[in-house]
Amino acid sequence: MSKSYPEPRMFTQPDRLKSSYDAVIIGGGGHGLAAAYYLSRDYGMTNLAVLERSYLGSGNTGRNTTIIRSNYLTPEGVKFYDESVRLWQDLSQDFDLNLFYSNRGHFTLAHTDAAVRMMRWRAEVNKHFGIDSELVSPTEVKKACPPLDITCGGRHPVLGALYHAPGSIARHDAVAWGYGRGANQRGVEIHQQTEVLGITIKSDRITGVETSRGTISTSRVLCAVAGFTPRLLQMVGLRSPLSIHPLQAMVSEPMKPWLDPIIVSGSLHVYVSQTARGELVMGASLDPYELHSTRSTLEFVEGLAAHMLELFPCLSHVKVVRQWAGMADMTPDFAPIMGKTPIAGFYLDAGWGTWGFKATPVCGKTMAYTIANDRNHDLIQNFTLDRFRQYELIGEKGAASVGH
Ligand code: FAD
Ligand code: PYC
Repeated sequence: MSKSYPEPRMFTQPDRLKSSYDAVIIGGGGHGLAAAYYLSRDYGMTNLAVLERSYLGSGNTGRNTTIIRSNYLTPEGVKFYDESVRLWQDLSQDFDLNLFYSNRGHFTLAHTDAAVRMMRWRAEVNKHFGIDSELVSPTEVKKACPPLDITCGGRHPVLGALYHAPGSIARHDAVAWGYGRGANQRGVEIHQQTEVLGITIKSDRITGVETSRGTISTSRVLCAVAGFTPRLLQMVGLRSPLSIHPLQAMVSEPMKPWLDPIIVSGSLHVYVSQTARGELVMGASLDPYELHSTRSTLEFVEGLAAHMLELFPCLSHVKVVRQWAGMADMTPDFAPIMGKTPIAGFYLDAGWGTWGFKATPVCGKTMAYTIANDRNHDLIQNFTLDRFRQYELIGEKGAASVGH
């Protein structure tokens, strides 16, 4: 008698690829999987394959510092990220999977008069669009986070901060699993260890993809590969202004809960939050040179630890236990590249640099709409690749938490 085993906890692993799918999604990160989820759930498109060269969430989705917020600078950005924050609220319920979504409040510290002006500007734009952000005094910062030394050792005193009440964190890899499982339950195939090596095009239309496990014919391809985007664009003969920089992060040993809000300091190149497990998750600025690599460096740990101690001298005996890096696909204007491209059936979700985790739900929703209708969703109209040709950039640099 053959043994029966329980259903897989997350998703099934098909033995082989089919010869044809209605659409192929390249990249098993949060964005690709979210698009598969909404395509299957909202548009009944289930003859889909998600192709992932490694394991699900192995890219930036599983490497980020999980900060979720909508306190952006441009009207396009604020509306887009606000919709994402709204979608995050129901995800654990939708997936029946605990994403550890935790609303903490988010402080962006200002250490100079110029930074205070920028925080006031962002607060006003945010309020205009109904987003809960305000400029607060150093006393308010100290009240919300007593261990923080607001004099920063006397060298860069905090002069004020942008406080954004909706700021949150979540368990990043569970987001990939939740979207993947939801899509798979509706019939979407997920193929890990399957690398796309080529994309075939006839008369400027997508006809198929070549993979490390065989060839597939399809008329629609979504490219959601973050730091690998330039390689995929080369396969279809498109150019973009993306440059790839490593972004590193590290975590401390676990501690009892003591840090409630998320603290960001652009001037000190620090962002930090405490996870449900008690670890501090910390990051700094981008590595200052282009590099297609996820190596990590001692220089990063030393620099970040020094700045962390300026903010939190009480941490001098706390150990760092892990560090890693991701490959950030940076655009010149710090806004994403989304939507249709000059190649019919080739859709792009890229340019997520250091800011795309929070956008995972809204990217999935808007890309699913765009693919199903072959028409850009209203929320992404201004994010297309074409904006660089038209010189219609969306200056979002002032709202990036990460120094560059
Ligand atoms: P990924 O998760 O990178 O997925 C792309 C996938 O494509 C990968 O799994 C890769 O293996 C696969 N792939 C590539 N090439 C191929 C191929 N040829 N064939 C098949 N598969 C392929 N954003 C925030 O909003 N908040 C933060 O706090 C934040 N912190 C960050 C901290 C760090 C250290 C880093 C690196 C990034 C951070 N980000 C943050 C940015 C965020 O992580 C990314 O923008 C987001 O995760 C991108 O998701 P994705 O699904 O597009 O890409
Ligand atoms: O976009 O909020 C953000 C962020 C924080 C750290 C990296 N990205």
